[in-house]
Amino acid sequence: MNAFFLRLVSTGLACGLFTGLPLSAVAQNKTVLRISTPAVPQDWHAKMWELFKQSLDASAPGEFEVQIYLNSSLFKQAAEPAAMARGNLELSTVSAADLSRQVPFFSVFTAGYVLRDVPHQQKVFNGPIGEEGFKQVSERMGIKVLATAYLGTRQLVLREPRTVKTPADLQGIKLRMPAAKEWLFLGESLGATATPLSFGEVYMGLKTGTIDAQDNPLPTVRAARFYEVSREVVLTGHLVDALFIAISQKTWDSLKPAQQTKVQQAAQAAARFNNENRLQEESQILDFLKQQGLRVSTPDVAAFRQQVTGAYKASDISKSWPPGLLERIQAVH
Ligand code: KDO
Repeated sequence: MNAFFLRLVSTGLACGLFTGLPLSAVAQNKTVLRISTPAVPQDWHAKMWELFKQSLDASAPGEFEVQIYLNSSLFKQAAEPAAMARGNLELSTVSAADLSRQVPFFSVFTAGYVLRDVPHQQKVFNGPIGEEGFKQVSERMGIKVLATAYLGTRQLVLREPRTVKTPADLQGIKLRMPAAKEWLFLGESLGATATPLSFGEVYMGLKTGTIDAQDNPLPTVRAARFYEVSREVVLTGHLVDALFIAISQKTWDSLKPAQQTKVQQAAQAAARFNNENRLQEESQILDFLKQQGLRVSTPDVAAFRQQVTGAYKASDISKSWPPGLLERIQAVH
């Protein structure tokens, strides 16, 4: 096959030539929306993108081509916001840590024991506080937040059995955290030695012992099969974690208003699907983990909360928080 023929095939033009269909039916001018995420296929925040795709296919037939890249196969974890800002990537999910570098407003959400539970999280991000923060993200980062998904409540999971009641019991434990200063500080504040590693390397890290522990919501522990290389779950519940579904501002601005509405609705439907399924899984997952041979223990959560809260208060991190924001968050009920 020569290069010219290949080009014809790849543009879809060839189909029209060979099938006799009018060109307009095959060489459609679809807007390509590429999604990059570190999520593994079994995780709800990977599956939610399928729902996003289905919603858009239904609400805007023929207008979008949604391409989903899982396992960080398109962009590395945490590289997505910069890629979206440059217009090299259309959509992704971003963490509060990803946002807080350019928008210190979000730094407060990287801290342990700030958000109390899921209703609190959703009220905060779907109310005036979220609106204010997302506006700053649009203005400063070249990305637009479309919806807030609940990633889950982060718990500690260790590769060996260990009795952990207070932060002192984590002394010397190499606790893997995502590679960003906000995450590492959270790990240190829990009393462990925080070790940066990307999500894709966690399984092998636990298996080989280069790390002793990691923290993630338990549905992720199941989806990424971390339970196969872990023995102890410690229910610290230190972070009610969010993932923000975000789109490149360049992409957003290129869409017609009706398309923007449909993309936003699809993102919100995806977040709802994720949230419902994740909450349901969280409520049942301990039995599964116990069946897999893991020990599940409840530590002195008050002791963890006290130590973590104190560590943030004394840190430079909390100095970057807008005055009064923590109190405003705490006052949301
Ligand atoms: C992780 O690396 O531990 C983390 O849970 C951090 C989140 O912000 C998010 O990137 C998540 O991984 C991935 O989506 C994989 O589940």
